[in-house]
Amino acid sequence: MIDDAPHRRRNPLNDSWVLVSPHRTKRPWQGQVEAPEPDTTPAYVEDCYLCPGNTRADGVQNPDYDGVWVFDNDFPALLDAGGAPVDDPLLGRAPVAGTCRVICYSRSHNLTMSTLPVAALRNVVDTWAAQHAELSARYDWVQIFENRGAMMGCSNPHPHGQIWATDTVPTEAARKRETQRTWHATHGTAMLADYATREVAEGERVLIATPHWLVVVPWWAVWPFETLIIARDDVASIDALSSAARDDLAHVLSQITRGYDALFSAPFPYSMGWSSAPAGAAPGWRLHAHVYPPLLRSATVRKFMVGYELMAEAQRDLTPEQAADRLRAVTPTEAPA
Ligand code: H2U
Repeated sequence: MIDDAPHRRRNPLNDSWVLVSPHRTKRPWQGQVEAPEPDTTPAYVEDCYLCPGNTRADGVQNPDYDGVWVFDNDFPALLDAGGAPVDDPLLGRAPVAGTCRVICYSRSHNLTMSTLPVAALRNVVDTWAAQHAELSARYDWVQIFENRGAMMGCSNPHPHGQIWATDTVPTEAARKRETQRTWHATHGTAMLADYATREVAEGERVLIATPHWLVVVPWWAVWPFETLIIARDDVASIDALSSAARDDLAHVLSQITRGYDALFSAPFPYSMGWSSAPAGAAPGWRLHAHVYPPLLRSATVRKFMVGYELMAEAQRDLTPEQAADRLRAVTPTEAPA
């Protein structure tokens, strides 16, 4: 048991620290409980740019797709652009080339990861894997992610995610490549494999443990209900997952997202994304995904990263152990109805 004194916890994966202030949660829980709003969203929306058959902003018509559908982002943040680096200690600049895609999980506008059938989630997993296999042959880093909810900047409730692939390894990924490489050189093991073993032994931050996956509120969580999904098999990239691990993952994704939605009886916003090995990462890299949800006390009361956090260091009151307790209480163990 951690005592109630303020302390800092280290994130060994990106070599950062978070300030934890557990004494501030001594006061009784007074979270607002809002009545769940009835979901009246239709399965097809005429002016949705992701629904089958509709026309996108640039005038292209979507196919009448079924299942998962991927297209090149019409407003990509990256282009296959060239250019020369500018090696300047103050005004440095580097060229970057890349590809951006959008992945629609389903033709139905009103479904989400938490309401999609597990078989449909398995198709999403297979698409992530295929996209990663294709793009990692051309790019050094393939970022698969999903922003859910307007609070997280998602522009459209139609169930979808994105992929940004770059010919360079971005900041956070480069840090994680370095820490995992160093851990492996020092211990001869994968850092996240050792971390998973430790979390299973301690138990108090574990949400879901299956043969292939471990879901925890990590020791170093910054967001109140942040979770980390760790592959328990020795795999570095999503495209290397076995069929059994993919089936298992589809269940796990359904469980986590249904648990999140149950926490405040409302669709839970989040930003989630996969960290497969970048170019030059092996050995020591272990496939994992982060889920960063902003909500703190209710469907409308969110955490802001401001003040001390912007100027100095991330901070939280609710401990990861308390967050794990709350999430465990609402995370379903059974398959969706
Ligand atoms: P978000 O909801 O996470 O913002 O993702 C939607 C993406 O869809 C966004 O990156 C793209 C935006 O550029 N988009 C198109 O490619 N075509 C459109 O017609 C509208 C939006």
